[in-house]
Amino acid sequence: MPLMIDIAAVVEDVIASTPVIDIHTHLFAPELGALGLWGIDNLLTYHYLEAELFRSCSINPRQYWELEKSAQSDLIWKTLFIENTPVSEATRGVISVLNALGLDTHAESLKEAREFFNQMNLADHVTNVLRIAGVSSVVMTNDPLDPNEAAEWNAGHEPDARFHAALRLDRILTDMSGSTGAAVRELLDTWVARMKPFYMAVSLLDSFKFPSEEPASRLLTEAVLPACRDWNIPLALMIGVRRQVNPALRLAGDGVGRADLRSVEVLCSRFPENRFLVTVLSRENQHELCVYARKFSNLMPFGCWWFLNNPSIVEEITRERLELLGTTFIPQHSDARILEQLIYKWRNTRRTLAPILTRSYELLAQDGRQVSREDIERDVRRMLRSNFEQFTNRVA
Ligand code: HDL
Ligand code: ZN
Repeated sequence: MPLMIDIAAVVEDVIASTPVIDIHTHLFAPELGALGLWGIDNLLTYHYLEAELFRSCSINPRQYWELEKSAQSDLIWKTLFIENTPVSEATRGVISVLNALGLDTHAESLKEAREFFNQMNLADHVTNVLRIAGVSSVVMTNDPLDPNEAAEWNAGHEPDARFHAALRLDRILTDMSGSTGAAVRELLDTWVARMKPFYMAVSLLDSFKFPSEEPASRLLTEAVLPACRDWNIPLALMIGVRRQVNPALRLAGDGVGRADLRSVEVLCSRFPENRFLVTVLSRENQHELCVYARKFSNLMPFGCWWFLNNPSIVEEITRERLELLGTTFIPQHSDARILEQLIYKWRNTRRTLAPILTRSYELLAQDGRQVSREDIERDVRRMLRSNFEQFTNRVA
């Protein structure tokens, strides 16, 4: 019979002290040159904040896009952080980062923050940010058809061991829609050998159907799924995007739609040798995803993606996953685009996850089973680390 413990205190301590593997980001290893984004001007011109700017400022998108980046970030700081209170998830995140780095969160201008980042040594900064964020390694999003990225890889640059690759398929499935399966397979094999990705990934519309007459359905069947099987890596499906609902907002212009997840059912059942990491963008699809995960052990739900990465929704999704799946899922990824976002996105995840896990253990104690610290450490390690390592068959 384990000793009675202060469950809330132990859960909080274990979650705070367990380094996470961040399984989906848009970060780049410093060795991949200028692809990586960091610093205050990039933090403030994050597309989540650009969408919020246009709700509080008379500037129209066309005028905004004509501004220099520093003028854009000055305008966003003034509008969202001085003239208004930064209470949204994305604005509070910037405050959280500034505070963690010891910078003035009430600053009237970005002068101090720019001086801080300008004197920065990037290698030291990466190590410091990962330490503050409690992140041991991140998975990048790597697009071999992006000429700037391909040039970095073809120059022989090797990413830092804390930055793992994921081979992103979006542009391949669109730009090579007329290609044979063999041609796409040859490209995939070339880049898997070069990048050594932990998985392949593709974001899909809310209207995604599999199987279908669409070229993407054919290329998944003829090239992607066999390649993932042969290379023994999962395929990540990120489903539910409504592309460019408002094109004037550019990257901020995408929306969300409920998908028909029977496509996931068909993929998991028809390709039992493949493993599928799946995240869905619609809150309404989350419960179905949990039920499918109960039917297919080659399906690993992950993250509260994009428009779902808000505490109120993360709480609902995580509670239903624990109730339906136990600890057999991956609670979160950051989707960070700018390095320092790791700090606030993982602070938020830990702050949201701790009370939810505590409640699960309290209910278990009420129903007759007291957990130990070792139980909690095992469970947290599984959700934040080993579910991913075992599913990808890689050490991260
Ligand atoms: O397709 C994706 O990986 C999405 O995460 C998009 O990049 C999206 O714009 C995003 O940044 N979400 O957080
Ligand atoms: Zn992403």
